[in-house]
Amino acid sequence: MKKISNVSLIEAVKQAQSVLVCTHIQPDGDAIGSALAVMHLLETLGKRVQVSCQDPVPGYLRYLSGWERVLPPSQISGTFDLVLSVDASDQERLGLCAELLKLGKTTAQIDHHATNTQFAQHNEVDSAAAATGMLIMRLINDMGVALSRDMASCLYAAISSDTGNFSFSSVSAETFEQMRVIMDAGLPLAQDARRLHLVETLGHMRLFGAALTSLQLSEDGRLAQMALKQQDFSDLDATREESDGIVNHGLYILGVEMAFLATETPEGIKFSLRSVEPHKVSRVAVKFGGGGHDQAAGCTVHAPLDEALRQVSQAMAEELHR
Ligand SMILES: [Mn+2]
Repeated sequence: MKKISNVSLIEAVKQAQSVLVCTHIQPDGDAIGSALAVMHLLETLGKRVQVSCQDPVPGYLRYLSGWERVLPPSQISGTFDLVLSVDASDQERLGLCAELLKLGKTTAQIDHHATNTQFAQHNEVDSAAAATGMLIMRLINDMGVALSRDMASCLYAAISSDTGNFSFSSVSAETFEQMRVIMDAGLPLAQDARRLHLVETLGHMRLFGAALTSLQLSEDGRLAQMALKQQDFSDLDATREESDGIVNHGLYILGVEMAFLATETPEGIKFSLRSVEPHKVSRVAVKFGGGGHDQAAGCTVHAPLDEALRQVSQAMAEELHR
């Protein structure tokens, strides 16, 4: 297993008696799994820990030990020896938690996004790591702490989420070295995998149906697009959160190389973009003021649905033919 490259971060963690851990808006498995794994680590070391995220823990992660300890920023006060951000590439991504950085005598962050802005005093950023959870695993290892079953479940959620259940090109031999340690710590794999990757809410399944009904292929079947209208959410009694993951199904169609899902919201049309290599949807997202990873990115377009679909579809086609 690799080591944490910034030793000053380990020192900062060791010295802190009180730590506030925060993570990014609209948190995913890597965000919550990493934040909770680090919470369990710090509590094992006898530190006082609080965890904060602007947005609530999504339902599919509410099996992780300590998920109810994730509080909105409004419920955090006082000062902390250390404020530690995980899985956020920049302060903006922290949303309202960005303000909480001021509560720390020291700030640190652990992240794996190539676009990271090194916004803390102690930065541990490795864009080669498949998940922030892998960097947390290195930290636990470097600090000589035995992995608990709770930490194991949280880290599995983090790493498995960000690697598409160990199927992305970002997976390395180290990913499996870490998984061996996680299994040794007693990970209930079948149980956690079912919760994380198979079980969906009824609302999600209904939205999936609506999205598939809207499916259109273009560019000789290489580009797939789906759209969900605000009306779909009310008709199907489903929430925005329940549309997570639907976009990926566009790429599961034989011959499709790029896919997107447009979601009509009061704040504009939100686009989730996906591609297979060598196409980079990150380039498309950036054109519309968004961002993300090369093969999974997002952006918001402030235009009527039809116009937004036309603009993004054109930009996706341009990337496809680059
Ligand atoms: Mn991540």
